[in-house]
Amino acid sequence: DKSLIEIGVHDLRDHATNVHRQVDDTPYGGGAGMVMMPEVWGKAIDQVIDKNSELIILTPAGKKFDQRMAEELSTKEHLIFACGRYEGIDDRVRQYYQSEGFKVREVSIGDYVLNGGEVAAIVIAEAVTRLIPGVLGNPESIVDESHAEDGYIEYPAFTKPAEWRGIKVPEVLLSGNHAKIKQWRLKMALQRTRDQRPDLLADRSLSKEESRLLQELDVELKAKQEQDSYN
Ligand code: JBE
Repeated sequence: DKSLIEIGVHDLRDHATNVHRQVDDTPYGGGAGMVMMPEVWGKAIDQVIDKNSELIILTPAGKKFDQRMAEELSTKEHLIFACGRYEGIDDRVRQYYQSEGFKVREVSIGDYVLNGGEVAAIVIAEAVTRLIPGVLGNPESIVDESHAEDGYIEYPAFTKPAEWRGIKVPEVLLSGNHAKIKQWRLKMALQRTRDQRPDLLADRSLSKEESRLLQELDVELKAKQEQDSYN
C-alpha cells in the first residue's frame, strides 16, 4: 500500500526450453536426485536482473540466515531469490553471475531439509522487509526484540489480566519499580538464553551484573534440585 517494497513471483517453467517444460536433469557423475538446469535458470534470471540486483540462492548448503544478514539485506535495492529444489541448481549459475560482477550468496534458513527454497525465500523476505523503515508500525519494538543487539533471547511477556486460570503475573512487573523490572527481565533473558540457547552465551563476555544474575540462577537451580530430591 505504501510502495515501500515490491515483490514479483516468477514461474521457472515459463523459461523451460523443451516440450516437457523440463527444469531439471540427472546429475553428471551419477547419484540420486535431479539437478536444476542452467539454461532455464539463466533465462529466468536474465529477465529480472539489473545492475542493482543481488542474487540469493536458497540451499541447505548455504550460509545460515540470521538477524545480522537480515539487517544487511534490508539495505539492498533489489534481491533475486532463486529457489532451488533440495538437490540444487547447476553450480555454473552461481559461477556465471558472480563472474559477471553480481553479488551472489548461497543462503540456508536452517539445518533441515525442505523440498525447495520457496518457503525459505518467504521467511527471508518477511525478516528483511519488516526492517525497512516505514514497514513496521512501531520502530521501538525492533530494538527490544530477541536477537537484537544485546544477543540474548527475550524475557517472557505478560499482559492483562493479572491472574489467568490461577496463574499470576510475576509480582515485580506490577511493582512500578522500573530498575527492579529491568533487572528481572535481564535475569529472565539470561535464564532463557542459558537453557534454550547456550550457544549464544558460549563466546561472549558477561558484565558484572550479568555474571551475578547467572550465579543467582545457579544457586536457585541447586536449591530447586535439592528440593526435588526430597520430594
Ligand atoms: O534453507 N534452505 O534454504 C533450504 C532450501 C532448500 C531445501 N532445504 C532448505 N533448508
